[in-house]
Parts: sequence; C-alpha cells; structure tokens
Amino acid sequence: MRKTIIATGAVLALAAPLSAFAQAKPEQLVKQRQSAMTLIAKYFGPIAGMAQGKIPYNADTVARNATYLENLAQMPWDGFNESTKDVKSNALPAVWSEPSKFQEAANRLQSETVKLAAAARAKDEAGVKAQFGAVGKACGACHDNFRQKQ
Ligand code: ASC
Repeated sequence: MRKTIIATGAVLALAAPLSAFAQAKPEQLVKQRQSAMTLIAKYFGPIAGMAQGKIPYNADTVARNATYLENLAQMPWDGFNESTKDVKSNALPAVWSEPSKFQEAANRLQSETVKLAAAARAKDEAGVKAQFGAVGKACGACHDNFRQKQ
C-alpha cells in the first residue's frame, strides 16, 4: 500500500510538467513563440545598428541585449508543437515535414547567440562586430526555409 502511494507520487511528480505543457492551447503556443521572436528582433536590432556603425556603439547595451538574446533564442522552439500545425501563422509545413533540418536551424541560432553574448560580455567590440552577422544569418536562413515569405 505504502509502496503504491510512493510510486504513484513519483509518477505524478514526473508527469506534472508534461501535462501542464500538453494543456497549453495551440493558439497560445503560437502567440508565445511569436512573442519570443518579436523580442529577439527587438534586442537584435540595436546590436545590428551598432555593429554596422549606424548608431553609436555602447558596450553595456550590447552586453545586456546579447545576454537577453542567448536566452530568448531557446524559447520559440517548444511552441512549434504538432498541435499548432493547423493554426494560422507564417510557419511553413516544412517545420513539421523536415524536423531535423528545423532543429538544426534552431540550434544554429542558439549557438551563434551564445558566441555573440560571450564576446559582448567580454566587451570585445571587434568580436561582436565579427559575430553579429552570423546571428543575422541564422535568423535569415531559418526564415528562408521555414517562414512564409513576407
Ligand atoms: C532582424 C529581424 C529578422 C532578422 C533577419 C536577418 O532584425 O527582425 O527577421 O534580423 O532579417 O536576416
């Protein structure tokens, strides 16, 4: 009896995060993944402007924004749940028909933003200027293959 209770408790503890996740409505998941990408654009924009000399370089802003980016870059992907396939969005069917390619594109954004953030926090302006393009390319490559043309 006691064993059963303990075992049941352990199963529930493990299952709780998964079920909380499964209950998220598809429309909500789409809104959340779009929100993450909106914030990625918000914090990448000034870095791109500074790296290209369009606005004055501010190493503290770059370090803050790039740190946000490396965290934000992890957030959109669990929103591309199968349950969202038929929700209206700019996501192309290739997201679900080519999952390993999509995963690769998602991983690329994450690894490039980690590198950008490391250079930014080290106040390595030349490193940031060398790396920002790789981040932009990671955004663009995924959009080319997996987002409806804008
Ligand atoms: C941005 C933004 C994108 C990417 C992309 C880079 O700032 O909103 O979607 O950069 O244009 O290729």
